[in-house]
Amino acid sequence: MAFENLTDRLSKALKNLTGSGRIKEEDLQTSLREIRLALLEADVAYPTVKKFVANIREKAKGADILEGLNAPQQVVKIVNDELTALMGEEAVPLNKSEKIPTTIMMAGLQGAGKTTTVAKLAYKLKKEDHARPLLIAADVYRPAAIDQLEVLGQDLDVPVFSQGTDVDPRDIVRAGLAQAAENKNDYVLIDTAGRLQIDDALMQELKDIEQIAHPDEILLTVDAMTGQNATETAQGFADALDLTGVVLTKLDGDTRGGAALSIRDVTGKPIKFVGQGEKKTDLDVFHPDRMASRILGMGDMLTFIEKAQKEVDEKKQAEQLEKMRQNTFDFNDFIDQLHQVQSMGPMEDLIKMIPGMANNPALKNMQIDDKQFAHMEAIISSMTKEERTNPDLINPSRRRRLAAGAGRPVVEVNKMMKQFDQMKKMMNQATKGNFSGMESMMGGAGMDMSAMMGGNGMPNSNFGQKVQNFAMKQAARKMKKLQKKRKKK
Ligand SMILES: Nc1nc2c(ncn2[C@@H]2O[C@H](COP(=O)(O)OP(=O)(O)OP(=O)(O)O)[C@@H](O)[C@H]2O)c(=O)[nH]1
Ligand SMILES: [Mg+2]
Repeated sequence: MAFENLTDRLSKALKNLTGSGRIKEEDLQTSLREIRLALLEADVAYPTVKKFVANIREKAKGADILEGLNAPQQVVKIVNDELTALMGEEAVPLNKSEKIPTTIMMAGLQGAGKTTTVAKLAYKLKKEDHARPLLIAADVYRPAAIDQLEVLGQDLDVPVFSQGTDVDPRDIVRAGLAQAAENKNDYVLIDTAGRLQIDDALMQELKDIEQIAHPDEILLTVDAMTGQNATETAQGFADALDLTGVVLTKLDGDTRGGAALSIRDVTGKPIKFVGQGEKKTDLDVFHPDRMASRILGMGDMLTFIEKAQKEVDEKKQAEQLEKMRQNTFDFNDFIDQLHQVQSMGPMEDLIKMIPGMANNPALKNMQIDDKQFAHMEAIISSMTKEERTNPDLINPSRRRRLAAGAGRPVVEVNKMMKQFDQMKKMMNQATKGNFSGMESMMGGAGMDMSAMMGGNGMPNSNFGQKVQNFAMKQAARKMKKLQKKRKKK
């Protein structure tokens, strides 16, 4: 079974970690050493291993242990995230040309699975896109190669262009493309020759075919079972050709995992598909996250971790709501709130609830001006404990003291006090169900959010305010609906 040993070793390495508090330094060291050995034994490229382990060390050290997760679970999550990142985060689809045909060229060592993958791809394109592909047989060095492709084409009912073994592959590609243009094929898949070793003549031939065909996609086919060699040869192909992606074949076999883990890192090219068998249906889109949890072999634990995190989030929200309800909003909460707005945590979540907003690029630019934030924090840290919990105490003379303490003008203290009052009022109204007040406050002169926003990269600072107003209004409406529903029950 693929990855068996690696999965085994990784889970053993993670079992070193015990306890419920922070991760112990010496335990972490032991685990990291085990992880490092496990990866090297699985033939993951050395530089990749080094980087990977360093990343985990960094993240595990910096991680605050999430409530509801123990230290080992936390590290499992970190390892899982890093594995996913290593393999590319997200699935990358095939390139598609704006005008037909989309040309796909294969490259790779002998026996890597090029010809088989051409057939699998043609099948996939035909089935999913109702495509009309043409396959070009440009491997003239192995007589059986052309037959192999022709048999596969017949089985799929897909035409194969071939000119025997006496014609130069470059000419075959030219003629094949002309035929595709004539027949208006929407895809052209070029099968090329493989070699046991990378040699200059073969590379030159591939480079020439690249020049002739201008492929939209050059897929390097890599046999997942070849381990350490796979990354070396991949590097060779990547240097010669403008690769656009990788197909990792024979993942159904007894692969140790090395190529799956290092190929993206070494070539910088995404793994687009994985071959998991010899049949035409055995080609799958590559999903880094799914592959990571398959390699880690801890699907159940990962599900548990996700659930625990969600519960922690919900618990925090409930606590905040309770505070609002009890009307004990003070300067400690205010600074908490500022921190949250600054990190765009809950506020971002609010905005994301609005259809169409989740991926709005403007969200990325919404940040509070760090300087203003620091000033507010300075003023609040000049307050006594009593003043923080009982802001009514803060009279004009105390305000002057706070201003002096923070080294800010008194008007700024006054402004902050006003903002605090407004936020408190808003919280109260929200808990009493008076959302119209909240809406108009957000829409009106009320909270001076845009002043707190920096201008970084934003079209104009009003835009931030508009987005936020919209978000708050939508959130208010949602809460109102929820309350109505609850009353009915
Ligand atoms: N188990 C398994 N076998 C595969 C897979 N992909 C290809 N093969 C097998 O690997 C062998 C070589 O595949 P080909 O497609 O002929 O490889 P190639 O890269 O075209 O080889 P050359 O043309 O000689 O360079 C064949 O027996 C295929 O059936 C896969 O994903 N899983
Ligand atoms: Mg072949």
